[in-house]
Amino acid sequence: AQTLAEGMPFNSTKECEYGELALRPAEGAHLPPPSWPGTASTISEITPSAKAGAGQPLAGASPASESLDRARTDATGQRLTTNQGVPIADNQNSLKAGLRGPTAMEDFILREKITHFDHERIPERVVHARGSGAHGYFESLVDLSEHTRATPFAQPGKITPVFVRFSTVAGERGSADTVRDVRGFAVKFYTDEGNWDLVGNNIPVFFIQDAMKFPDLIHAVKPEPNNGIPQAASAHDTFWDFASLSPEATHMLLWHTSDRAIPRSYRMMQGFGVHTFRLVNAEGVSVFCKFHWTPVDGTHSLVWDEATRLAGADPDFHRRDLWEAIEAGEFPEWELGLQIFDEELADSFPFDVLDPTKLVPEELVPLTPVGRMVLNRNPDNFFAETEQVAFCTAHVVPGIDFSNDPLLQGRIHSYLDTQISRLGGANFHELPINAPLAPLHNNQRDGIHRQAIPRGRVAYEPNSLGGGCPFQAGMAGFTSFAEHIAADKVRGKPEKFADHYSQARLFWQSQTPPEQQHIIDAFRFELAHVQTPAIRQRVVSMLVNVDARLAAQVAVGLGFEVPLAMPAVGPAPDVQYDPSPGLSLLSRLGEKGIRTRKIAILADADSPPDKVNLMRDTLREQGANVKVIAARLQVISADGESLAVDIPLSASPSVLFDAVIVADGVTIEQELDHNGLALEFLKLQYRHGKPLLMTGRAQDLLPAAGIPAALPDGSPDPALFLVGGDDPAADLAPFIKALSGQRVYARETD
Ligand code: HDD
Repeated sequence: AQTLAEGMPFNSTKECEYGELALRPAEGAHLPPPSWPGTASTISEITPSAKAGAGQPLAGASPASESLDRARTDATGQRLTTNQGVPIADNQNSLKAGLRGPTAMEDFILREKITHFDHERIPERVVHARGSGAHGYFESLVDLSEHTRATPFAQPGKITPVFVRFSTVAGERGSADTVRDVRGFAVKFYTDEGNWDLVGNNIPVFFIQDAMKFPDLIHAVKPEPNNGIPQAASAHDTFWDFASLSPEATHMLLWHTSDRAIPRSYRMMQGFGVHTFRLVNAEGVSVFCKFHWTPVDGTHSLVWDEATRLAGADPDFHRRDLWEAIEAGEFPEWELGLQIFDEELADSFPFDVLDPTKLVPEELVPLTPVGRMVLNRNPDNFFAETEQVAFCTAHVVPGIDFSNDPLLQGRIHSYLDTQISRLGGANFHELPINAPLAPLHNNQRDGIHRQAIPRGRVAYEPNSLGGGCPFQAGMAGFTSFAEHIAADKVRGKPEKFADHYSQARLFWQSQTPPEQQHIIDAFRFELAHVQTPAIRQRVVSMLVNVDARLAAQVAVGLGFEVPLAMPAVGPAPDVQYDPSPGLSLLSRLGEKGIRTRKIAILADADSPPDKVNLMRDTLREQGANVKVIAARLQVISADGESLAVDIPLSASPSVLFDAVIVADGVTIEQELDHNGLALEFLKLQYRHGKPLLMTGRAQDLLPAAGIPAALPDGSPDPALFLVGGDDPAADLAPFIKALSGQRVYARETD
């Protein structure tokens, strides 16, 4: 038994760190105390780390995540080792020649640890660097074998495991979630016949028509190369320079400036495969198809002022939201709908279905619901799963095939290629998150970090020495659709690709007035950050071709006359579409009411604990995420009941909440009112169109916060509720209804 020398710092788990004791650590000194649950108390009881599935119960397990058990490790109850499995006695001190001497070169434990650390970063994705993922499953609702032999659609009720990653495009790995950007929506289906990756976005069209221009687009939107500014933003000269010289981008630019580019949550946005794909059935017959994911939570967006504030208040806003919803068992869900059409119908459209800047209006081809996707498990390890997952548009399975969309064709090359440098070699398919559940056998061999140990002397085909195995699957394998092609080899585009404005106009005309105003505001914001006047003018000259009012409003905001329309690049059909209401975000409320919505209850020392508790509990019963907020952390007590404040006002800005209730007792005279943050909180809730429920004396706060009782046009505000506070259940009903709906955009005035 050793004792600490007088006056030494004491830490019972680190007592060997100091002085003479460091030379001879006591037996077991670095083991956790025996009282820890599941912990061995002597060295002889310790077993080597189990590789599979030791430890935590699987919350919301899905078949795919179970298969990852083979790779999951759990250190509970295990001793610390090197990468070679050698037990480590002392993880605090390097090996030195004497307590004050130099470190020994032979300290392989130190060197291994530091070397691994030095190499623990991998390159971030060249685009879509910032993202969040989750496991789940796809359930087919139909038997779609008439159109495709893809196994996920083989029969109603068929379950296919998935891993999904949502992302922003332009920002770096540590950038904020709520910036104005397209969101990636990539789904990996682990099907019976190999992995199928549907690598889509939350916007159904794209900026460019040919993969040839993708590096230019991305170089233009990324931070400018001389000064590395701005991060995760399109509001700068190089982006709009490129965009204004690419009229094909016009349609996408309207989506990009719309509220689609600032979603409220990953759970509340649509997903699209963007391109036209092919479905191929067992007889080799093919139809065209577009993939649409529609969220059961409805489509909801932030407002721009809120999005920019959120980037500071919680840069992980979307990541946290997805994580928390899944942890709470509020599993995000989407319906998969297909637009299926044949070549003859496609030829009759006024646009080309191979053009990724065009969508197929649902009025032309309605959606057929074919299945649902549920995300029910968070990853165990962000790096191993979300960072190392590799999506590739080239990953298709029998029954799914490509169209000749020139953007898609280029993507087929890019994804496999980029993973090789990002994940360090050609064997990234062996990483657990990327490995198919379907059996994998071929003659591809070796390469950096090979995991599999293929047996036998045969690594070629045909062979007789291996009994001809692995053998070709013939018609049971993937067969490309036998499309007849007789054409000249050319660099160019079909004529219909030259219509850059008709669908931009369709989108514009399908928006509600507040959505149109947001597009105008976003163009003004973006172009106000452009320093070169000619670029601003060029963008507006594109908009003239879309809609006169849009162009005029943007020009007024930027202080110049509406320029002449940008000349057309060539003869192109100018199509008049009927508005398509489904293109408005406000058309999809969702079915989940206030579930997962975040509600703040502002309270004060005078607030009645019984009533506040009742309101909080009622809202929580309906699935809302409620936080009681006051000027400081405290327990409010009265009449034998108490109410614990969850978080102080200074740590919970307004933008983190979808709605606010101000409890009775929060009065003009009270502390909360003297706290400018409280008034700011209310003001922002109001400006961002959110429901406010002011109970009892709290109503007096409204004038102090500058909140008018009626809307600017004099009509009653549909989400501002002034109530007595004596009957919480009755008070809450209209508030809950308002929160289940869309925001009050009529409050937005200059
Ligand atoms: Fe891409 C990543 C979606 C055009 C090249 N893309 C990437 C991701 C998504 C998309 C969601 C992130 C996947 C993940 O979470 O890991 N990309 C799209 C969509 C496009 C599109 C919907 C147009 C319809 N992309 C596109 C083109 C090219 C690329 C035209 C190149 C020719 N995309 C890539 C890439 C990335 C990528 C360089 C970067 C990281 C990665 O692949 O894994 O290969």
